[in-house]
Amino acid sequence: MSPDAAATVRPRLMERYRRFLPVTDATPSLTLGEGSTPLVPAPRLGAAIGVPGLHLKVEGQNPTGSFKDRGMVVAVSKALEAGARAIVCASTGNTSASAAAYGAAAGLEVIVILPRGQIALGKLLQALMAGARVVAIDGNFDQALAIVRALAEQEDHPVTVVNSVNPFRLDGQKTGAFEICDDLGRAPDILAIPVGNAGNISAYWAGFLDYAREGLIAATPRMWGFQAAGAAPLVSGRRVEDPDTIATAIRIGDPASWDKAIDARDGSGGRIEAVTDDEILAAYRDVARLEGIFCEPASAASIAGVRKIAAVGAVDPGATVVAVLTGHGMKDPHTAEREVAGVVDSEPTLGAVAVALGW
Ligand code: AN7
Repeated sequence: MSPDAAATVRPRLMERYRRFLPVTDATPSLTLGEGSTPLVPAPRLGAAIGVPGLHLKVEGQNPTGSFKDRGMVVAVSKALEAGARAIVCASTGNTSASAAAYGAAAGLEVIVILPRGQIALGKLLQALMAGARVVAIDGNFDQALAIVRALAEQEDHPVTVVNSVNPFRLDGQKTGAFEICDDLGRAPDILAIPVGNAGNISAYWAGFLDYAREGLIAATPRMWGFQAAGAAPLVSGRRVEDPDTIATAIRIGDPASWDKAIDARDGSGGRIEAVTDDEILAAYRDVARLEGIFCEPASAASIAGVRKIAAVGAVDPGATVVAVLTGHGMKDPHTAEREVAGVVDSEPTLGAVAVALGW
């Protein structure tokens, strides 16, 4: 297939939504094939949780397996355009995997600051395989982000920060909202999304507002954000000094986009609530078993949240609900391993296999 034909099948994100993005003729056309991810109806999971109109936005199908690629392709392209040589980020894992990949493709030096021992194995290996220099601190994400901001002030080592405090990241992440509206032919009634540093909920809301302003949708969705109970500053209204959750991607106590997330909640008539690790893990198993979609634990917070609200009768059965599954399950093999029964061993005979199957 020619490159042009490939672009027709899977359009480049920065071309598809160019008029909503800070793309100029001087912006390099970088791509790893990000965006245009599937919006999948989820009738079996929907029936199980009492939400027949449930759909899943499968962001694990992005090139590095998470939604971060939407914003990273824009942030790295703009960094290249500005003449940057190096990029830096703090991360709970997915931002670093994405920065490392796009940085490699762009020929940039990539520096990553991580909370030690709190990064899912797949994400860490993605960053290292792509050649990023990874520094693990004996601290949490919030401390890593503070260090990154300070590193960017060091004049003898010019680096561009590609965390979501870089506005180009949120610009790119708006495209998830555009795609959902384009696929449904309207906005959903409810958009459910996990919340960590709060960039994505802010970006989706900005995207829906862009589409409403242009008359492309008649109404905007209610934004439902979900944090892990051990890392829920937007629910309590107070910074969490020592955030903790099995969903390491959203183990964040002081979200950078705090105010924007509150605006998304209040401007949309939405809510931001907490779900426990047990609720997250139940949703993580159920979305795999009932719909065949293996997402990472943080992503399942969106399903856990919708289930919890539906259980108290607060979801209209006629509502179209889109839950964003932000990252791929294969990134975090250790959590998956703890959730499954494992294989059944057998001698290599029909009889032994039949016994193993209980036939
Ligand atoms: C799978 O990679 O913050 O609320 O440093 O990886 O926009 O932060 C990841 C966050 C949800 C939360 N789901 O999004 C990072 C990082 C997954 C994630 C979130 C993250 P934001």
